Amino acid sequence: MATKRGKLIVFEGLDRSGKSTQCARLVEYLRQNGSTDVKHLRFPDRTTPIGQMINNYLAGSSQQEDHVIHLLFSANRWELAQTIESAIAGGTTVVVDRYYYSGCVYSAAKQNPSLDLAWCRHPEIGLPRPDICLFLDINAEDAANRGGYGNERYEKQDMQDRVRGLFGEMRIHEDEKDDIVVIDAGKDIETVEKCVQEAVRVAIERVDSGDRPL
Ligand code: DGP
Ligand code: NA
Ligand code: NA
Repeated sequence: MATKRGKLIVFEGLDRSGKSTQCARLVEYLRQNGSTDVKHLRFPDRTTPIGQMINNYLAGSSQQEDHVIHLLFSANRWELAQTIESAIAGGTTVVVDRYYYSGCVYSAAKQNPSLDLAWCRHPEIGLPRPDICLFLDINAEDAANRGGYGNERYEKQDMQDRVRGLFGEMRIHEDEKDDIVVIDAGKDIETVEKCVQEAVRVAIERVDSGDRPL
Protein backbone atom coordinates (compact mmCIF):
# COMPACT_ATOMS: atom_id res chain seq x y z
CA MET A 1 0.00 0.00 0.00
CA ALA A 2 1.26 3.47 -0.84
CA THR A 3 2.23 5.77 2.02
CA LYS A 4 -0.68 7.93 3.13
CA ARG A 5 -0.25 11.59 2.42
CA GLY A 6 0.20 13.94 5.36
CA LYS A 7 -2.61 16.27 6.44
CA LEU A 8 -2.69 20.03 6.61
CA ILE A 9 -4.19 21.13 9.94
CA VAL A 10 -4.72 24.81 10.63
CA PHE A 11 -5.53 26.69 13.83
CA GLU A 12 -7.26 30.05 13.70
CA GLY A 13 -8.71 32.43 16.23
CA LEU A 14 -8.42 35.81 17.83
CA ASP A 15 -5.39 36.90 19.77
CA ARG A 16 -5.67 35.31 23.25
CA SER A 17 -7.93 32.47 22.09
CA GLY A 18 -5.40 29.89 23.30
CA LYS A 19 -4.52 29.02 19.73
CA SER A 20 -0.75 28.69 20.15
CA THR A 21 -1.14 26.52 23.26
CA GLN A 22 -3.60 24.20 21.55
CA CYS A 23 -1.50 24.09 18.42
CA ALA A 24 1.58 23.00 20.39
CA ARG A 25 -0.46 20.42 22.33
CA LEU A 26 -1.88 18.88 19.16
CA VAL A 27 1.61 18.65 17.64
CA GLU A 28 2.79 16.85 20.77
CA TYR A 29 -0.24 14.54 20.75
CA LEU A 30 0.16 13.62 17.07
CA ARG A 31 3.87 13.01 17.52
CA GLN A 32 3.14 10.57 20.33
CA ASN A 33 0.02 8.91 18.99
CA GLY A 34 0.02 9.36 15.24
CA SER A 35 1.77 7.27 12.66
CA THR A 36 3.35 10.14 10.72
CA ASP A 37 5.99 12.79 11.19
CA VAL A 38 4.61 16.17 12.21
CA LYS A 39 5.87 19.57 11.18
CA HIS A 40 4.86 22.60 13.25
CA LEU A 41 4.70 25.96 11.46
CA ARG A 42 3.35 29.34 12.36
CA PHE A 43 2.39 32.39 10.35
CA PRO A 44 3.66 34.97 10.22
CA ASP A 45 6.98 33.16 10.05
CA ARG A 46 9.10 35.98 11.42
CA THR A 47 12.41 34.30 10.60
CA THR A 48 12.51 35.09 6.86
CA PRO A 49 13.43 38.54 5.46
CA ILE A 50 9.75 39.16 4.65
CA GLY A 51 8.83 37.89 8.12
CA GLN A 52 11.18 40.44 9.65
CA MET A 53 9.46 43.24 7.78
CA ILE A 54 6.15 41.95 9.14
CA ASN A 55 7.58 41.74 12.65
CA ASN A 56 8.76 45.34 12.51
CA TYR A 57 5.35 46.41 11.28
CA LEU A 58 3.52 44.55 14.07
CA ALA A 59 5.91 45.93 16.68
CA GLY A 60 5.19 49.44 15.40
CA SER A 61 8.77 50.17 14.44
CA SER A 62 7.89 50.48 10.76
CA GLN A 63 4.87 51.63 8.75
CA GLN A 64 3.45 49.94 5.65
CA GLU A 65 0.61 50.88 3.36
CA ASP A 66 -2.40 48.56 4.04
CA HIS A 67 -2.24 46.70 0.71
CA VAL A 68 1.53 46.35 0.94
CA ILE A 69 1.49 44.69 4.35
CA HIS A 70 -1.38 42.48 3.22
CA LEU A 71 0.71 41.26 0.29
CA LEU A 72 3.76 40.75 2.52
CA PHE A 73 1.75 38.53 4.90
CA SER A 74 0.52 36.59 1.88
CA ALA A 75 4.02 36.33 0.40
CA ASN A 76 5.20 34.99 3.76
CA ARG A 77 2.75 32.09 3.32
CA TRP A 78 3.73 31.56 -0.31
CA GLU A 79 7.39 31.35 0.76
CA LEU A 80 6.48 28.12 2.56
CA ALA A 81 3.86 26.75 0.17
CA GLN A 82 6.30 24.41 -1.56
CA THR A 83 7.64 23.17 1.77
CA ILE A 84 4.11 22.41 2.94
CA GLU A 85 3.21 20.62 -0.28
CA SER A 86 6.31 18.45 -0.27
CA ALA A 87 5.88 17.59 3.40
CA ILE A 88 2.29 16.46 2.83
CA ALA A 89 3.17 14.53 -0.31
CA GLY A 90 5.95 12.79 1.62
CA GLY A 91 3.57 11.68 4.38
CA THR A 92 4.36 14.38 6.96
CA THR A 93 1.43 16.10 8.64
CA VAL A 94 1.74 19.87 8.90
CA VAL A 95 0.13 21.79 11.77
CA VAL A 96 -0.05 25.54 11.29
CA ASP A 97 -0.72 28.31 13.79
CA ARG A 98 -2.70 30.85 11.66
CA TYR A 99 -3.10 30.78 7.89
CA TYR A 100 -4.83 32.69 5.13
CA TYR A 101 -8.04 33.13 7.16
CA SER A 102 -6.15 35.50 9.47
CA GLY A 103 -4.63 36.94 6.34
CA CYS A 104 -8.04 37.97 5.05
CA VAL A 105 -9.81 39.04 8.22
CA TYR A 106 -7.09 41.13 9.89
CA SER A 107 -6.61 43.14 6.71
CA ALA A 108 -10.33 43.52 6.03
CA ALA A 109 -10.84 44.65 9.65
CA LYS A 110 -8.87 47.83 8.88
CA GLN A 111 -11.94 49.22 7.11
CA ASN A 112 -9.91 50.53 4.22
CA PRO A 113 -12.57 50.91 1.47
CA SER A 114 -10.34 49.33 -1.18
CA LEU A 115 -9.35 46.37 0.99
CA ASP A 116 -12.52 44.35 1.54
CA LEU A 117 -12.70 40.62 2.19
CA ALA A 118 -13.09 39.82 -1.52
CA TRP A 119 -9.94 41.77 -2.43
CA CYS A 120 -8.04 40.23 0.45
CA ARG A 121 -8.76 36.68 -0.73
CA HIS A 122 -7.10 37.02 -4.11
CA PRO A 123 -3.41 36.69 -3.25
CA GLU A 124 -4.21 33.63 -1.11
CA ILE A 125 -5.82 31.65 -3.94
CA GLY A 126 -3.82 28.53 -4.73
CA LEU A 127 -2.17 28.05 -1.35
CA PRO A 128 -2.36 24.43 -0.13
CA ARG A 129 -5.90 23.80 1.09
CA PRO A 130 -6.25 22.75 4.73
CA ASP A 131 -7.87 19.41 5.52
CA ILE A 132 -9.29 21.08 8.58
CA CYS A 133 -9.25 24.56 10.05
CA LEU A 134 -9.90 24.55 13.79
CA PHE A 135 -11.40 27.86 14.68
CA LEU A 136 -10.95 28.55 18.39
CA ASP A 137 -13.89 30.72 19.22
CA ILE A 138 -13.85 32.91 22.30
CA ASN A 139 -16.02 35.85 23.29
CA ALA A 140 -14.64 39.23 24.25
CA GLU A 141 -15.22 38.77 28.02
CA ASP A 142 -13.46 35.41 28.20
CA ALA A 143 -10.56 36.78 26.19
CA ALA A 144 -10.34 39.79 28.49
CA ASN A 145 -10.34 37.49 31.54
CA ARG A 146 -7.19 35.88 30.21
CA GLY A 147 -5.30 39.11 30.77
CA GLY A 148 -4.74 42.11 28.60
CA TYR A 149 -3.58 42.10 25.04
CA GLY A 150 0.10 42.68 24.28
CA ASN A 151 1.47 45.75 22.60
CA GLU A 152 1.37 44.63 19.00
CA ARG A 153 -0.46 46.62 16.39
CA TYR A 154 -3.74 44.66 16.21
CA GLU A 155 -4.11 43.86 19.90
CA LYS A 156 -6.88 46.34 20.59
CA GLN A 157 -10.47 45.64 21.53
CA ASP A 158 -12.22 47.37 18.60
CA MET A 159 -9.92 45.72 16.07
CA GLN A 160 -10.45 42.30 17.67
CA ASP A 161 -14.23 42.78 17.61
CA ARG A 162 -14.16 43.48 13.88
CA VAL A 163 -11.80 40.54 13.31
CA ARG A 164 -14.24 38.24 15.15
CA GLY A 165 -17.13 39.45 12.99
CA LEU A 166 -15.15 38.84 9.81
CA PHE A 167 -14.10 35.35 10.94
CA GLY A 168 -17.86 34.79 11.30
CA GLU A 169 -18.36 35.81 7.66
CA MET A 170 -15.61 33.51 6.44
CA ARG A 171 -17.05 30.58 8.38
CA ILE A 172 -20.24 30.65 6.32
CA HIS A 173 -18.57 31.43 2.99
CA GLU A 174 -18.88 28.80 0.26
CA ASP A 175 -15.08 28.44 -0.09
CA GLU A 176 -14.44 27.75 3.60
CA LYS A 177 -17.52 26.40 5.31
CA ASP A 178 -16.64 22.74 4.72
CA ASP A 179 -13.10 23.20 6.02
CA ILE A 180 -13.80 25.04 9.27
CA VAL A 181 -14.72 23.41 12.57
CA VAL A 182 -15.63 25.79 15.38
CA ILE A 183 -14.27 24.88 18.81
CA ASP A 184 -15.55 26.57 21.98
CA ALA A 185 -12.30 28.00 23.31
CA GLY A 186 -13.94 29.45 26.42
CA LYS A 187 -13.67 26.02 28.10
CA ASP A 188 -10.64 24.88 30.11
CA ILE A 189 -7.47 23.84 28.30
CA GLU A 190 -7.99 20.06 28.66
CA THR A 191 -11.59 20.19 27.42
CA VAL A 192 -10.60 22.26 24.39
CA GLU A 193 -7.70 19.88 23.76
CA LYS A 194 -10.08 16.87 23.71
CA CYS A 195 -12.45 18.64 21.28
CA VAL A 196 -9.51 19.45 19.00
CA GLN A 197 -8.28 15.84 19.05
CA GLU A 198 -11.73 14.51 18.20
CA ALA A 199 -12.23 16.95 15.32
CA VAL A 200 -8.80 16.10 13.94
CA ARG A 201 -9.44 12.36 14.25
CA VAL A 202 -12.62 12.74 12.16
CA ALA A 203 -10.85 14.88 9.57
CA ILE A 204 -7.95 12.44 9.23
CA GLU A 205 -10.35 9.53 8.79
CA ARG A 206 -12.22 11.43 6.12
CA VAL A 207 -9.03 12.07 4.17
CA ASP A 208 -7.72 8.53 4.54
CA SER A 209 -11.01 7.03 3.41
CA GLY A 210 -10.62 8.95 0.16
CA ASP A 211 -13.48 11.29 0.92
CA ARG A 212 -11.35 14.35 0.80
CA PRO A 213 -8.89 14.87 -2.05
CA LEU A 214 -6.21 17.52 -1.65
P1 DGP B 1 0.65 35.97 16.15
O1 DGP B 1 2.13 35.82 15.94
O2 DGP B 1 -0.13 34.69 15.88
O3 DGP B 1 0.29 36.60 17.45
O4 DGP B 1 0.15 36.96 14.99
C1 DGP B 1 0.60 38.28 14.97
C2 DGP B 1 -0.50 39.23 14.59
O5 DGP B 1 -0.61 39.33 13.17
C3 DGP B 1 -1.88 38.88 15.10
O6 DGP B 1 -2.49 40.06 15.61
C4 DGP B 1 -2.61 38.40 13.89
C5 DGP B 1 -1.95 39.14 12.76
N1 DGP B 1 -1.91 38.40 11.50
C6 DGP B 1 -1.55 37.11 11.31
N2 DGP B 1 -1.56 36.80 10.01
C7 DGP B 1 -1.94 37.93 9.36
C8 DGP B 1 -2.11 38.26 7.99
O7 DGP B 1 -1.92 37.45 7.08
N3 DGP B 1 -2.48 39.53 7.69
C9 DGP B 1 -2.69 40.47 8.67
N4 DGP B 1 -3.04 41.69 8.29
N5 DGP B 1 -2.53 40.20 9.97
C10 DGP B 1 -2.16 38.94 10.31
NA1 NA C 1 -0.64 38.06 18.76
NA1 NA D 1 -0.56 33.19 19.42
